[in-house]
Amino acid sequence: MTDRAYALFEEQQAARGINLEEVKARLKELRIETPSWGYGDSGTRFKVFQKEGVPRDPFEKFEDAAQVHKLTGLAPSVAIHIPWDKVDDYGKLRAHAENLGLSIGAVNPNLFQEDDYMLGSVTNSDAAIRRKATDHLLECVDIAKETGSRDLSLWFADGTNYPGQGSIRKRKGWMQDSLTEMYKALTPEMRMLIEYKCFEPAFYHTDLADWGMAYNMALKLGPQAEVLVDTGHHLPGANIEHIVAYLIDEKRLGGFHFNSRKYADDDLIVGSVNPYELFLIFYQILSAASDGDAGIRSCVSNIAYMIDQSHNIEQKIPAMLRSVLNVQTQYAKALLVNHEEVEEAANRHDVLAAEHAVRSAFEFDVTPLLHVLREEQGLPLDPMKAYLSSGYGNGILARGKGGASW
Ligand code: PSV
Ligand code: MN
Ligand code: MN
Repeated sequence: MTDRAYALFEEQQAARGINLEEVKARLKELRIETPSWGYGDSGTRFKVFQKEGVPRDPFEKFEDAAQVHKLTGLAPSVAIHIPWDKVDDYGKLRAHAENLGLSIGAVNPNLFQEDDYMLGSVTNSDAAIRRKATDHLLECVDIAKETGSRDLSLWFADGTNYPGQGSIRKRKGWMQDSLTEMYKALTPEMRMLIEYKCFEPAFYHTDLADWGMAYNMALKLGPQAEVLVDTGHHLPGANIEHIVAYLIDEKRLGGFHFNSRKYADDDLIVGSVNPYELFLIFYQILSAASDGDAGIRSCVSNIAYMIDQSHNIEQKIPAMLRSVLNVQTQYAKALLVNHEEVEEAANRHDVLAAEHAVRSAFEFDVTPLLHVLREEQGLPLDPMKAYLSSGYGNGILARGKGGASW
């Protein structure tokens, strides 16, 4: 069945000018980083639910993450969050990851869970608190040296709830001072990925509220600072694809935190609510991938695709499997866009034909393609089914309840 369905699909795509050997080669290069915190207990601001079988420490988080990679071939690195993943010996954690066929990915400092930071961390009007926050950023650079991580993902909860609560302009300067100090501590290979978020936990103003503020900060810091787009961090109706295309064109798109949102920063499984948006993001990325400008091509090839989700009501490992598989599906569909066809229609000012050329790629069922891809990679055709029948989920129940949580 796989063979027949694939042969038909291949013929259909060849007729549209799409070479599936090239598509498969690109799919084999796709890497999606999963977050350590996505394997631990999490919840809403109303309740953290404790699940049975949740990892009790960072080492067990990597063991669970290894399942996702083993079954999909897609997720060879895991982002860590400090201090959630604080250990005495990062060399030991790194060796553990490597034994599991993984590497430690982005290091995420945490400047939002201490009482000291209630009114701001790097933007606090108290110089001692700013010092403490900056020292934590520097500590994370040191950790990244030990873990061999290239990226430091930076999100600040800093902001105010009321007019007059703080000086927006002074806070902007303090943020820049702190990040400049951090920037100077980077090794030449490292990158600072600056994340923005329109609101929450602050509701009046957020110090880095949108991509423009993050981009401006990156420009002031230097070429090793880039912007991180978390798909859940925009106001309703925002055109994320436009932001993506703009930042690539400025060679400052460093990475993504993928998740789905319906209302705010919902942190739901990526591709579960609006798969077309995810497809259109990849369409923008792929249309820049063969740009004549080597700087743009290099920006595209260095984009870090990371998941940032909290699985509150669903089982953690299957939720992560679903997430990376959803990303792979939309990426596969975006690889079916015939860019020449789109451009030709756009140049003729045929708006409907151009839109059709983009959308029709989304409408294909890529199952036969993904099955053949997995067959070639020696992976299970249906990674979710393989996980559910593997017994791993039952085995970890022995860990009991009350594992790691954020
Ligand atoms: C904040 O909402 C965020 O998206 C940041 O990336 C954090 O580090 C992450 O979620 C985990 O809470
Ligand atoms: Mn995020
Ligand atoms: Mn978020």
